[in-house]
Amino acid sequence: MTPAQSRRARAALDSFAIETPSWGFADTGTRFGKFFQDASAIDLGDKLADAGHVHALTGCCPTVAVHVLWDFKAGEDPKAVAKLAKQHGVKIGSINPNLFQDQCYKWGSFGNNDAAVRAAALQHCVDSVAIGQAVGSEYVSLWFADGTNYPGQGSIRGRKKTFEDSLRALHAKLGPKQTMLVEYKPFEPAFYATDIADWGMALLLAKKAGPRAKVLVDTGHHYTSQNIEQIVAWLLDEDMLGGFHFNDRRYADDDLTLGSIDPYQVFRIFHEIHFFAADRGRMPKIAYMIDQSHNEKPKIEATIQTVVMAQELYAKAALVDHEDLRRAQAANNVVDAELILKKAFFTDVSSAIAAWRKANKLPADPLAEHRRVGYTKQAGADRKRRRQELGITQGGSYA
Ligand SMILES: [Mn+2]
Repeated sequence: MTPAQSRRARAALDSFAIETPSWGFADTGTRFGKFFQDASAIDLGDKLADAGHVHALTGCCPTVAVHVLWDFKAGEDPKAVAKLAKQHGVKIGSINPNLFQDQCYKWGSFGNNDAAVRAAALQHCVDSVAIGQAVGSEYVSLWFADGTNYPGQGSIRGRKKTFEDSLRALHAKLGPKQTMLVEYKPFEPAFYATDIADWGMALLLAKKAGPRAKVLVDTGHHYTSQNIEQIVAWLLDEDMLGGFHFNDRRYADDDLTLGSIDPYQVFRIFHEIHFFAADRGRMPKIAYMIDQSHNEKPKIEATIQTVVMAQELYAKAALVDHEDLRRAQAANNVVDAELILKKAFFTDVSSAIAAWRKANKLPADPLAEHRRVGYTKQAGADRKRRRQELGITQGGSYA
């Protein structure tokens, strides 16, 4: 690695922040059940402590995404939560309404054919917007479990219309500093027609909702072999890419740690972002967030793994020689164009990352440092006892 490449990698890391999810520190399950870990977070205080610990080790995770129903108690002052986050050295990041857990959502939320349920869903989102404003959060992040399971079950166009109306009504409630992120997913829990099934649908709905609605790309929410970096490039070109949910997948929405299956795909996504920035002379504003379910890996270790992997691949992608790539593309030099990407991907960026960590007074190896300080042992002893006191012995639902 040349000194110039090292500078480029370090500069990329300077502006690369990753949001951790509160639910990534708690016991979450598969569709079939939930297995407890001694050290997993029980309440929001634990989650924020864990998130603060990850940020202290990595230096790039200053915000925490929260799930309104799982993290906020009814009647609780959101400012108290913001204060608690501050005590742990982090801030509240994206606000995630929950539109899939309550019984009223059996037939959907914004896609429900009952106007009263749609109104309840909208009110919950409006409340989430207010929480976001109270805690100084920039993003309201929307994922809908809405859909139908059998042909003929619902009016596809009717549901599209109620989604358009509800999202537009919600957009009108956003504060001047808030952005609304619309996530898509091809299937699960609905298996015939998910209402926002792909990026095109999310894009259309976001455009109709208003100028501060953007698309959120969850890397696991695509069909096998779908070209995610192409979607990213198109959304960038339309100024409609709002953010990411990082995870990896082998089959469906597996919520594995980032790059555990296909690091080259993550690199290619980051390359499209750096290439766009080089062409336009500005780095787009993108919310990089993690959305994973850590069933077998210890929660904090899994989170650190994803953060470190994202940093490494982001730094590698920053090394692509854009001048050479443009030349190769202009000359239809397919082999060289591909090799330019591969060369950056296979460059060892560890020395640049080590230098960046040293300059920011961070541990050289966040995972090793996490293990060394014995955080999990302490948290495990404390939380195991509290879990017993609370009588939490059986895990049923997802969260
Ligand atoms: Mn997601």
